[in-house]
Amino acid sequence: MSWGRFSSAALVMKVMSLQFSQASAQASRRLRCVMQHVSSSTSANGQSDTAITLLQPVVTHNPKALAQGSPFPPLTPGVLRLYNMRFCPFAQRTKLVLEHKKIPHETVNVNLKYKPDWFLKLSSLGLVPVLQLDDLVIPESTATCDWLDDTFPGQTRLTPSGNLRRAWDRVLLENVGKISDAFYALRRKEDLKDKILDKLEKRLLWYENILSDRGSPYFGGNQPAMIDFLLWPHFERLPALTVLTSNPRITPDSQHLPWLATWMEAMLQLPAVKATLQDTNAHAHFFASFGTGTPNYDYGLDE
Ligand SMILES: N[C@@H](CCC(=O)N[C@@H](CS)C(=O)NCC(=O)O)C(=O)O
Repeated sequence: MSWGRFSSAALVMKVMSLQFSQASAQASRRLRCVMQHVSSSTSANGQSDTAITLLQPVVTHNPKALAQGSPFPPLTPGVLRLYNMRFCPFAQRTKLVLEHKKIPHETVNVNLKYKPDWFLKLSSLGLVPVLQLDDLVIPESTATCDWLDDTFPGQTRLTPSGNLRRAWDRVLLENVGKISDAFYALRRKEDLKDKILDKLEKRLLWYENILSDRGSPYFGGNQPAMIDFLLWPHFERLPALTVLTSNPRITPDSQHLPWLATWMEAMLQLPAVKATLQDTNAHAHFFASFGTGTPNYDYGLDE
């Protein structure tokens, strides 16, 4: 199956970057290997485009988190792999884009407390998410999401074309970390609970006002866009924070934060969100286990 197109300029960049490592025979073997997955197609208007061909995964990996000492799950050439942690909001962003764009991929879950050596070699940052396709490796949630959108544009680009909208989406993205900061701050500074929750409420109101100014069901407009998928994982966890803090004002509802409440309802209907969702109970359990220093990465999986 052929996924999207990338421009000839992008192809040249890709080939150039590969050529840097062509010094050795091993590197040129690798180049041939990647080129096998770059094929040509002709679009309906007669222009020739080039597309990456991704193969459908044939192996379903055990969903349990692989820890230090686990053997490296062999790669299949042409199959895109996501290194993931089931409760990581950043990896969920990448998974959301993969699911929304129906990009074939396989998932390998990693134990982030006891990381396998092969994961540390692959990911110099030691963080998930990481995408791997043959010898291409891309870390960082926003970088992986951008790469997926650029490389596999499919029917719809998720990244807005307007400069101003892109700039403001960046503002929304840069500030969402403050929402999840509250989760960790509450764990460390129980005595400051009221202050932390107050700050969180103000931050949520800020998102509410921006969504209401935009006047659309999604931050991206009438359809979900990249910004919706980048923000969503942080909002999905709010009901769990409500459970953990017994503070109902954190979860948007129609009385307060009605725009956010409607957005969250709409997001919950999206197949990509359904495919990546962990329920409130699971999030609350994971947070509690994280707080004790023994994160239960496999919570909810069969024994
Ligand atoms: N800036 C990174 C953050 C990713 C991140 O913090 N991932 C966490 C899991 S949610 C992780 O891998 N932690 C492992 C560690 O800190 O050693 C991104 O956006 O991808």
